[in-house]
Amino acid sequence: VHLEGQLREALQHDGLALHFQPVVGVDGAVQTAEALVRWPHPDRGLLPPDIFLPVAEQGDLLRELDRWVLRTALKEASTWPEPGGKPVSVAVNLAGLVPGDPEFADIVADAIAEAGIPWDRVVLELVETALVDLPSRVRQAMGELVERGIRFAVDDFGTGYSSLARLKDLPAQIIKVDRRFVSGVGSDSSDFAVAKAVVDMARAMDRKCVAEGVETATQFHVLRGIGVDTYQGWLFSRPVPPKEFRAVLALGP
Ligand code: G
Ligand code: G
Ligand code: MN
Ligand code: NA
Repeated sequence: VHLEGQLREALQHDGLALHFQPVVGVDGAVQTAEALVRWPHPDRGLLPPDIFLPVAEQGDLLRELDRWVLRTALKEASTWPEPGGKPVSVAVNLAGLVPGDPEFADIVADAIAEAGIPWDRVVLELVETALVDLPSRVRQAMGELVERGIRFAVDDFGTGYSSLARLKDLPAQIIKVDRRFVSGVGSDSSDFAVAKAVVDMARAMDRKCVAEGVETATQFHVLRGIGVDTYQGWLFSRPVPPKEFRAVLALGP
């Protein structure tokens, strides 16, 4: 209850922080950065989301937290340098603010307008369960956002219950292959098979594929061989504070 009150307070006073982790192409150029929330707690140091997202959920603060992250991440991204003249997109995780929310499209549009960022530089990451069995009204609202340039990404793909065949029903342009499969891709034949099946399927259905949690050169090489489009993980960069991320971009490609 104490932590919950403090979190409520932090949300009201910009007391949270965002780190950014690059997502790079085969050539190593940064294409996107994922915003990852942290809480610089006065007594407990920099708290990771695993500690306070459950608190936010319990306190019914997750939607408010997502709104804060969305607005803050888009504003930050609107100031990023463009390495080699190529603008970098920003990816935001949504858990409490979901497409079924009656205000979803308005909240997203307002955050974009407030930041003054082009629509095609915004990626919204949702887990599979938030993207299945959506009423047609919701799918249509998502379609309108996509028409304006937004991309949706399925986060942690492969950890949900749904089969590969259901990929075609998911309203998402990007598939993020969960790091559970990435970690064993060079050593475990079933992880390799899953990763390859997901990437093949994604390509057949005209989706882009991101590999998450790439930690070793071996994983990178194997994934590149399979045809993964973009890569995210400690091999390239940890999530870093905004200033540091900006400095990386300023160095150029
Ligand atoms: O950031 P980490 O590096 O520790 O993230 C742990 C988990 O917290 C991941 O599942 C990630 O999707 C989630 N997460 C990180 N940042 C955000 C955020 O801004 N909003 C939401 N809803 N989840 C986040
Ligand atoms: O669930 P989601 O994919 O949004 O969260 C990303 C999580 O993965 C964050 O906790 C982030 O810090 C973590 N992460 C990013 N890169 C790596 C990596 O290379 N290895 C591991 N183990 N975790 C990573
Ligand atoms: Mn994510
Ligand atoms: Na993920």
